[in-house]
Amino acid sequence: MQAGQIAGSIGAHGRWGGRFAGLVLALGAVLGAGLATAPAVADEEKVLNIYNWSDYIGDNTIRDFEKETGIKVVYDTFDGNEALHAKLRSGHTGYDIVGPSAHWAKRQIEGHLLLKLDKSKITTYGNLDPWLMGQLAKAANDTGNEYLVPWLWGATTVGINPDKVKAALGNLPMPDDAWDLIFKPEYSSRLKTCGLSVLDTGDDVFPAALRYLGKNGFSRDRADYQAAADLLAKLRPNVTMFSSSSYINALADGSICAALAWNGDIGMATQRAKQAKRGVKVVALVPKGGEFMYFDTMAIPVDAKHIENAYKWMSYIYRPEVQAGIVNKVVHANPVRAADKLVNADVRSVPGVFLKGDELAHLAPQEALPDDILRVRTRLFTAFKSGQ
Ligand code: N2P
Repeated sequence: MQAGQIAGSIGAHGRWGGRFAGLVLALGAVLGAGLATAPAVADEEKVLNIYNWSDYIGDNTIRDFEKETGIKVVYDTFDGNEALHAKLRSGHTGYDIVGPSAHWAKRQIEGHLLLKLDKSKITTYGNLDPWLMGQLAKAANDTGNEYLVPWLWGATTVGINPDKVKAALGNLPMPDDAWDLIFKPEYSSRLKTCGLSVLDTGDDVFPAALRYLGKNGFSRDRADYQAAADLLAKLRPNVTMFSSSSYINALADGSICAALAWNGDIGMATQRAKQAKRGVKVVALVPKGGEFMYFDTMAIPVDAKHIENAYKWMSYIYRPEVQAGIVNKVVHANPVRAADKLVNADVRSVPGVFLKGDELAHLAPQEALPDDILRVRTRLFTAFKSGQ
């Protein structure tokens, strides 16, 4: 809040009426004018605190930014929207940039937890893919893209080690729809023998189960959640690990053979396995039954202390060469089309990640849920995990 706004809000309050409010408003105007002309930017401490998803940045992204700007980046990570949301809700996160998925950011915008962006300060804003900006606006109800800019995006799917899966299935043929591997016990019970991981969040697992049952993945009907929980109860004995991050290496080193997971993370496992040269293969499948897309973003918390540095980071991130550095490492779909030709050919050809044409038609966006339904889903997900 700026000085003028503070004075405005105090002045609007009944008991601050009359001459005193006038004085405060005048003071606000003076301070406001001061803020507008003072070189506040130059005075900002050379620090930037970022809270982003794990396994989501290039090898040199931070180091190069620090070298160029002299700004020290403190980079913390999470692997679920729930953790970030709880922090934002309790306030004083200490972060200048956070990375909510768009459908969670919708609730954070509604809760006044995020700052309206001054896009004129993001010098590379023009590099952003208009299709993706439209998807972000829809998923977060952020008309005009006022609060969010994109990080990376992808879809929730099934990743497999084809050799191990074939061996585990034996005489059972690969199913037509990859989701059968997860939701049909005759498949999941065999995959258990070579290791089956499931994302550690109801935000991805329930929509997949609901959609498999032919229901809206983001249904508002409690009965639908019970039906999905019944389906998941049959999967539970065959899950060997719940993970939203360590499954990447587990796929890459062959210690699991299948995962309900994020396609870009699976793509990263594909690359890590290739680089390790131990003959492990990993593939992100594109299920016929469709996938839910996630759109991860950058946003500035309302109480951020280093806002100018945040804009510098955003401006830097959307340079094509910086984007390519990120994508080459984390194998995710990205928001800057001019970076495509800079991404290594072997990364661009990782299967199941950089979806196009027909494949896009089977994708649906994740959605925000009202609190009561979210509570039902969270309770049922906890019960699923504990096997009750
Ligand atoms: C992070 C993968 C994407 C997170 N490693 C899903 N929002």
